[in-house]
Amino acid sequence: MEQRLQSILNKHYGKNLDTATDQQVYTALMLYTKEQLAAMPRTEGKRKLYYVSAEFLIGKLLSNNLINLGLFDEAKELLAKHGHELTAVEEAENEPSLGNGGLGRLAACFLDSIATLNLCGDGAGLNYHDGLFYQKLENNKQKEEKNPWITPESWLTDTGVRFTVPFGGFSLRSVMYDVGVPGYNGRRNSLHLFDVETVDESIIGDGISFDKSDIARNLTLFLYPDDSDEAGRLLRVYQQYFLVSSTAQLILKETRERGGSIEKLHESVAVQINDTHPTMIIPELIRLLTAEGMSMDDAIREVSLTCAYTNHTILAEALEKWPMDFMRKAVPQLVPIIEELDKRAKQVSDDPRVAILDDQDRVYMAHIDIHYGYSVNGVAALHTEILKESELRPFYELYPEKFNNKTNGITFRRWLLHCNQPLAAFIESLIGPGFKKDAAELEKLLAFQNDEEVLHQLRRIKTENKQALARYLKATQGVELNADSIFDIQVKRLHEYKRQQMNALYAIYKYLEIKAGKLPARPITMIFGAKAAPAYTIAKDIIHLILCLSQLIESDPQVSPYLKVVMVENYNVTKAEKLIPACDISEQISLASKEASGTGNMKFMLNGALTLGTRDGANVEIAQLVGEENIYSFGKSSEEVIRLYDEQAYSSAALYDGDEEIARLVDFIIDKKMIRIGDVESLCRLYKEIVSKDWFMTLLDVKEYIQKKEAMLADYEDELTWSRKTLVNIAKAGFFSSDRTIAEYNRDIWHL
Ligand code: BZD
Repeated sequence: MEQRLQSILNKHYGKNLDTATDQQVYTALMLYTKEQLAAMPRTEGKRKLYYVSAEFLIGKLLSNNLINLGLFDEAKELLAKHGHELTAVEEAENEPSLGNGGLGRLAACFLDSIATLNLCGDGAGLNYHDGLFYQKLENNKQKEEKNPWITPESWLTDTGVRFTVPFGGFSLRSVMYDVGVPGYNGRRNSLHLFDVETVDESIIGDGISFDKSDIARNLTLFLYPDDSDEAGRLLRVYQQYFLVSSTAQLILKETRERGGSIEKLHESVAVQINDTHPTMIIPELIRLLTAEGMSMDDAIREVSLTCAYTNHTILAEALEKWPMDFMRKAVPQLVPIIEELDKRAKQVSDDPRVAILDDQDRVYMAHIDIHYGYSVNGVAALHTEILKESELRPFYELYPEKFNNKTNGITFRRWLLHCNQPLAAFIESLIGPGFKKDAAELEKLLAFQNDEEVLHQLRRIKTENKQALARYLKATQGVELNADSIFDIQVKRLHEYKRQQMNALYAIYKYLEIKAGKLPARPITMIFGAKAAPAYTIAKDIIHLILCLSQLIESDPQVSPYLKVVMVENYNVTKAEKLIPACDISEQISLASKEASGTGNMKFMLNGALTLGTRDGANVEIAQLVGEENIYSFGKSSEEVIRLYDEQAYSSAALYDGDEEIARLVDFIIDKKMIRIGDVESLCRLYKEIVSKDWFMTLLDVKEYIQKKEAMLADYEDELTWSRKTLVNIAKAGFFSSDRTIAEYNRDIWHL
């Protein structure tokens, strides 16, 4: 390694390891790692998986690739010998923001596990040049800026592979870049990222604005650009088709090269469709197969045996329905195929709820997946049950054999071995290194439940991680944190169903308590990290509320020694890696039935935080694993919530009018102290929303939530009991390894 790094540095910069900057050392180490990765053997298999996704939130790659290659310690020592710290060198890497949140990060964890389990499977996605926007916090508001990440030397390799993607009236050349995906096992796969040859970053104006109609130049500029207008939505259709047409062409090309038969495509290929964004791969594959001479019947049968679909949400607004007019304009060649698929579906059932085309000429993308895929899976046990029993019930009645659950998971390489090295080393000292390959071995930790020295050490490690986070936030955002306070963290995309607003109401509660002289036993640090979709007004109002509260509390000397509210700017994977190991209380407070799974909840428990959560998504499975005494559950059940929706029986106004305590908290949003700091329009809008609509039932659970959090804060003071609970959480986290999830996908769906 040393020799090769010296030679790269010399060639590129005329420098050596002692004289090079951290940035130069980063580039050299990245290039070296890329070479090592390319030299790994590829996975092999008769059937090959294509995991097709509009998002791969891969995060920085250097350390994780070094870990998977078994080179991390060597690199760290070598750099240290020459006066460089690996953590400082890593700072030079840009994080590609190729995803919004859980769905994109899940795809990245899956790639890691697929390679680690030696399964033959590649990812296929888009190479967004500016990714998701960069979030700036200014004047207590979110401002969106572009977020470029590609540098002249990067993890991307131009494969030389090109396809032509036909659109209505024009066609585009697609360029295939590859990012190597090393398993923790000696073999590798690839992530294919397609790009347009003609993309032009110079068309970006102020912030993230650009000409949405200039498809050839804008197609891969941004991930899900603001789709509040028609041009934005149409652009999404162009993006989606570009992804799936490139992928479908790659699949046929590789199948032939591997000696497989196109007529028996499903014997050589499995396609996993990650939510509905890549759904058009179904009609596109049918189009390509019929163009090869296959009959429509045969093509539909083969494609249906090849494609499987994962659902990630029951929220109606997230279920894609595209106007057929968009299809006619962007992808006219798919229109007759979609009509044929619709006709055949109507022969299977005349129930309008399962139709592909509705009476307003809209295409229900999920319905294509369910009729013409061989597997439909939800992402946590509760979510899958809700799909079967309510959201997709008519489909379940038609095709019960297609439905299955695959509870999400996370890769422990990134979310423990990399992000929490002190904890990983301590675990290894207790139970040996076996857990690194087999996460179930973490259960061996249970033997230490009553070992006081171990329990004290767990808290010491947590405190050190809190100190490290404090240093990081001081350096990057100028924020001072007290590492002796309790760290309560909610980080995830901003959405009303995730109920950051309920957490903000807790901050108001605590502020008022402290003002009234009721001081907490220990200071509390409430940390938020969340991006709001640019066109999601109420979500931005919630960010504004949090930032105003932060300012109000900070500037009040009576309160600030006991309470702090921090919003981390531009929350992303890199920041998650620093926040999660430092967390005491993991906030997982979505309205029951609405969070399909959650994956942050798993990362936090693995890193020794305790969950404060509703009985939603995978929280339910966490509770089953750790036992009710090791989790803080609260709130109305999913059955109760679904009943309230069905009967339209929820009224936030009634709760507000009937409960002085609730009214006091909500009223504070528009208290004159707040109005002095914030934007009246924004605060009033949010206030009105909560009082008169509250679509995600904040006021239903807020009181029980406050009580539970108070109980938790009290429990924290009993160090041994708290630490024992964290130990049980870590020990039971093995189930949430994405290696387990992927083994199940392979066993039940892919059969690679
Ligand atoms: O997928 C998330 C769910 O909300 C989580 O509960 C779940 O754990 C993860 C992984 O299964 N869904 C998303 O992240 N969805 C999106 O980001 C998204 C993006 C574009 C359009 C619609 C949804």
